Amino acid sequence: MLDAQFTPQVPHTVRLSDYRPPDWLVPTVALDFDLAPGCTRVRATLTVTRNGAHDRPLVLDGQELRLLSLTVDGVADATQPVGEHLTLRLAGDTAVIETLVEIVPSANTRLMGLYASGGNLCTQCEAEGFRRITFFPDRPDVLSTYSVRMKADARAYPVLLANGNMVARGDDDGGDTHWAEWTDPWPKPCYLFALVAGDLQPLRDRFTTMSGREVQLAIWTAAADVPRCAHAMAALKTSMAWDEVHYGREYDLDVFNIVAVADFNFGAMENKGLNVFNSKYILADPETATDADFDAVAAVVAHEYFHNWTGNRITCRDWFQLSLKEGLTVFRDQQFSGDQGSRAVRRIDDVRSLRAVQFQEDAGPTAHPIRPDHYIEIGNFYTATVYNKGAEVIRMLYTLLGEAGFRAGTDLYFERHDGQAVTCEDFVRAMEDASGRDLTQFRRWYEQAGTPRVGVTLAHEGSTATITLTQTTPPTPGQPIKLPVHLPLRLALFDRASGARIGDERLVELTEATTTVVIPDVPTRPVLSLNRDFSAPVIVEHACPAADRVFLSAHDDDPFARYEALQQLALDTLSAEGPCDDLVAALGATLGGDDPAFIAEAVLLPTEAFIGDQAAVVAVDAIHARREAVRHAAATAHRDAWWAAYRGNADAAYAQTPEAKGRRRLKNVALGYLMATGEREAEVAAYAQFENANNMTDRIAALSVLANSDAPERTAALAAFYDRFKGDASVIDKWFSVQAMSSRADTLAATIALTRHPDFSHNPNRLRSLVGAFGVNQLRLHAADGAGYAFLADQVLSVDPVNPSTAARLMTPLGRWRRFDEGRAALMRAQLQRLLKTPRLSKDVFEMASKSLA
Ligand code: 0A1
Ligand code: ZN
Repeated sequence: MLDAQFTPQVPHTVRLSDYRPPDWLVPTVALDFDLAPGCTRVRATLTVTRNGAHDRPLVLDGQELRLLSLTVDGVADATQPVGEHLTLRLAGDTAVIETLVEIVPSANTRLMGLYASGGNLCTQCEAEGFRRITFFPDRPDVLSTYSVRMKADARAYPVLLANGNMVARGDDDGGDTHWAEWTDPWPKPCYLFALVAGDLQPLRDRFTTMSGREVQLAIWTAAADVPRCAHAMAALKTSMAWDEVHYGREYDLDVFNIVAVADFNFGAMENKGLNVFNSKYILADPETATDADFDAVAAVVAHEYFHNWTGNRITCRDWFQLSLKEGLTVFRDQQFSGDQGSRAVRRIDDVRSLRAVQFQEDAGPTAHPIRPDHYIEIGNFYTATVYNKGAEVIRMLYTLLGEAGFRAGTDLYFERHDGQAVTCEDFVRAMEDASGRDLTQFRRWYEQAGTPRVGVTLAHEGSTATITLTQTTPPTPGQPIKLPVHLPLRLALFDRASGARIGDERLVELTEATTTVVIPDVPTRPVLSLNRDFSAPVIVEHACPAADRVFLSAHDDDPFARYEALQQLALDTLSAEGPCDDLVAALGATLGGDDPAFIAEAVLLPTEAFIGDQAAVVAVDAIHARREAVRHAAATAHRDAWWAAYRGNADAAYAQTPEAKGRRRLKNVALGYLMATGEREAEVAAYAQFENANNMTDRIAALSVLANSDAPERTAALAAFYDRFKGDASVIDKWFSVQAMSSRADTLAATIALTRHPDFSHNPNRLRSLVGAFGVNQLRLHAADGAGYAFLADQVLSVDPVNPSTAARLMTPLGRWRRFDEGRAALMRAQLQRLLKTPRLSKDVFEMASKSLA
């Protein structure tokens, strides 16, 4: 499939099976930075010690560093780096290595290492960015204590921050330059190193820990943004208290600093005592942030804070263990978020995104286990599988062990491994030892990729119900044969006549390919509710009559299961032609409920992408047409109820409470349905809402339905929104997104035109807002002529030389060619081949493209 003539040199594959402990340890590191954007000098003093009896050299990683001088035990050394390594043969068992290197932060467009963002200097070292700052054994199992000195222009960079505590500061050159010294008492891997120099102002607060330690908190941003940090600060304090109550974990430094930067590849970074955030996950006020943005800020603040124990105090032995910290920390942030509002709505949200992103990944060419066993570029493995499926695996442990058993397991894990770099196996063993449960088979979740399918049949004879459950996992690349996994399924039976549950919910543990559950004393054929609260990350295949789904959507006492019944009914209805009366009626019944937040989630139809995921071949246009037709039917059938939901929740005063957010959500979901009636009145209401909104949730919801329509106000609304918010990057991101996500026929043309807009740039948030958003627009990306694919590949090629990690993420949709008809598949493959033939392609994009074609 690859054209041999153009096949680039294949980059090196790193394998878990090749893991060896480090040959040399680095107990202490002293760094001295002379900071300036055009040229920064870094002097690093490393004490190194031989790890065990061997005669191997000390190999230091270094990338894009200019080595100015090197001494070993104070003696000048002429050794030069070869490729990306500096190899030193040392005679004794200890040595002091001092290097002086020069780096250019202003030219660092990859945003890995030390780089410039919005006039400030900041670092990002996970996973392998520290080697772009100084020569070092850049691997997470080398733990060191750091002392950092930095010096910079006092006017341009009045604030100098690093990990830990500031121990000294002063002026030089009559006050033109200044310096600060920071030390971090906790040994850490170099990926947790951070420094920031900038013109920043703090929002300050304090937190007293459970043992009475007073912690100074600060969130640093540009002065104008300080008031927009209040929500993040509140979330930080809530998280600190929550981790004490729920996991017994206390903060361990006197200061906790957070810095918000505009240019950042991911969401945020848990550097010890100095978290660096994508400003999108810090800044929030009602005018510019939606309710979803507020929730995301709190979740990410919590996530990074929780890493202080799950990631920092106990870190990963190697990058294959990434889910050790990420799966566990996502699970913890999900629990935290569930405790802040409606637990059911949070669960629905988490499952929706798992299915949208992780299930697709598991079904595609880059499917990998939550603990991968090989990679070319580790940056490609910060995936929904490692994070979100990883969290589901932890959640299954929680379900299997129960709250107390799980807590005993985490207590033991913290006690046993504090200060160490460990493996997923160490975590599972702690769970096993604390609970006494045998998790041998459970470990397969760490090794096997792919989403298990659970087939279900229900038989009823006399007064016995028999449920037969079979599990299979489809083959994934490199893993043709799968073994049964240990999975917990919550299930319950309901009495059709009374609507009541029959007996208690059961927790059934599947370990074999087939499991039979026999339930006595069931006088009439019951209705089966399965995988309640989504207890296992599987696809349930249950050919269940529509009437049972309708029943469960009304009567199930597990809210997730109620939501799920309606979703499955919708999927069945949308995946076939024919009448949609059952679904329309069930939507109407759900709309009559009394919890706005729940109703709003439950009545949303599955996305076109999710409908496509259910079919062997995604029928792009037919899915769109069918979904629009059903939406129209549901909109017109319940027209009055939608208007009631819209008007009845429209005048709610603005508040950031779960109740107010639920009402806004329902109102805006109703607006979507009202637009689907095609009534002019709906367009008028949308435009009025757009103009009069006192918050971003309402304004962007209205803009988004207008952007998706032919309403005469559409152009004016888009223009007014831009004028109102120009200069506010995170809001302008939304403006790009609503246009790229529109189902209108001119969306590709509009998206291409937007790449020429003066505000379009290679900033990762901006790229995601336009190109990333277009990439998930199933209807328009998959235009039959292939123009959407060509656009995506053009963008990947334009971004790759600048920021390969972001480029590699943008191309994911092209890898799904096997799911489409032959014509589209050929066009997608052609773009992947075009990428692969490009000279000087990054290893990030190479890995994604080559795996996608394999
Ligand atoms: N550990 C961070 C994720 C992260 C990874 C890489 C980054 O830069 C390339 C940045 C952040 C987290 O889980 O939040
Ligand atoms: Zn994380």
